[in-house]
Amino acid sequence: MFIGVVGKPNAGKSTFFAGATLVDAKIAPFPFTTIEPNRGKAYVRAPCPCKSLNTICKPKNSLCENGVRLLPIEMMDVAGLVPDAHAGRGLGLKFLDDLRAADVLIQVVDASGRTDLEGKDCEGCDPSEEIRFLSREIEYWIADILKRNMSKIKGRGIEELLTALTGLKVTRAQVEEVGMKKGFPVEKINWSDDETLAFAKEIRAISKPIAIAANKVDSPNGRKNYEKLKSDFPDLLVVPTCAEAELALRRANEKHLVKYVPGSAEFDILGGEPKQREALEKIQAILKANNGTGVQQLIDKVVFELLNLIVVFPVEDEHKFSDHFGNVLPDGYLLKRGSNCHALAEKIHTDLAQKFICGIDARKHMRVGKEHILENGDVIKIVANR
Ligand SMILES: Nc1nc2c(ncn2[C@@H]2O[C@H](COP(=O)(O)OP(=O)(O)OP(=O)(O)O)[C@@H](O)[C@H]2O)c(=O)[nH]1
Ligand SMILES: [Mg+2]
Repeated sequence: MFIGVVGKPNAGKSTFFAGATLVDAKIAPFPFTTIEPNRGKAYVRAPCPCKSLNTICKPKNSLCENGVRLLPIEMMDVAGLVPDAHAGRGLGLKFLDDLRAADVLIQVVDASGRTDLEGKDCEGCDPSEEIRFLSREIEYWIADILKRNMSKIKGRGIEELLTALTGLKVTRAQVEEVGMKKGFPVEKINWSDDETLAFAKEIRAISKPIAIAANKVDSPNGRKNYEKLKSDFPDLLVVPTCAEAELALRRANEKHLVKYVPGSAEFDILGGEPKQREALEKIQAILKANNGTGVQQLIDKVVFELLNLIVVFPVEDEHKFSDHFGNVLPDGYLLKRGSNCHALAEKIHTDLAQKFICGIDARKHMRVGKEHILENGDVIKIVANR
């Protein structure tokens, strides 16, 4: 899983990223603070089966905190995008190539309305404009990749198209879907620039979905602008966030000034100078008004609602729920909802998939077949030929 953090300059992308990953990214109140991408590890939360199975887990590929499994997710924060970046404005589009492998994008929008589309100070700007221009620039970026490869695609078909889109996590099924639904001939391709852009638009929508962080919701017009974003874009996942509060709390938690669990709507103040306590009390009020900072909530919604993934826990011993070293519930795997037991085997190891015999649902102590559809939170043993 890989989430790309995008948006116009000065919207709070690096603050959001640093709040989610605790990587020390440069943050400043002016545009183009970030030039080189920042990379880090965020987490998505899911209930750990250790509670319902009444056991003590020993996670390997993830963490467990009080029965909440934290699964790592790669996150990247990039430079700001401006309107007409495809025509060379701002830093252009080239830097987006770092996001080729992203499964999904989080667009950080400045819901304070106090910075314009270039990240410069303004009053009463409409954050909906940010959403309108950004997806278009992403489409230009994909169209540019196709155009750079047009000599290899022209006159040819789906294979060459997929090769040109290598690394963009575009699947054959997605290309076929666009081809079929939208009537793009994906053989003997001879697209004009407009047709290439139209194809990029469709493939962007299914291969790089965008969720919105309505950030700086703590500012005077934050809430109002968030409501407007939601009503202007009813089909998008929009979550109000205060990235600044998330970052402050995650750092304060590290210093044991507070006890804060990302995603919660409250925290305990454990210490600090009077000034620090005062600042923390202000943050407490923001969390109360917004039901949390929204950062972790958005990541969870992106994974489980937008991408529609589930978590499955493979084990080798279905009685002890452990691997062969005795680690209980060692790993959690993210799979598309609707995946079957064989898809889990494939995800673990191609060898396991090839020699697949059956699965065992460790909760129900029940044998299941190749085609058995997995449920969120399943604990499964894969039985394979040696
Ligand atoms: N009030 C408020 N300010 C925020 C919030 N998040 C970020 N900021 C401020 O917004 C300014 C820009 O933050 P950055 O994280 O550097 O923004 P960016 O989008 O990465 O900017 P570039 O890298 O220049 O494109 C900084 O002054 C942050 O402190 C928030 O939730 N609330
Ligand atoms: Mg930045």
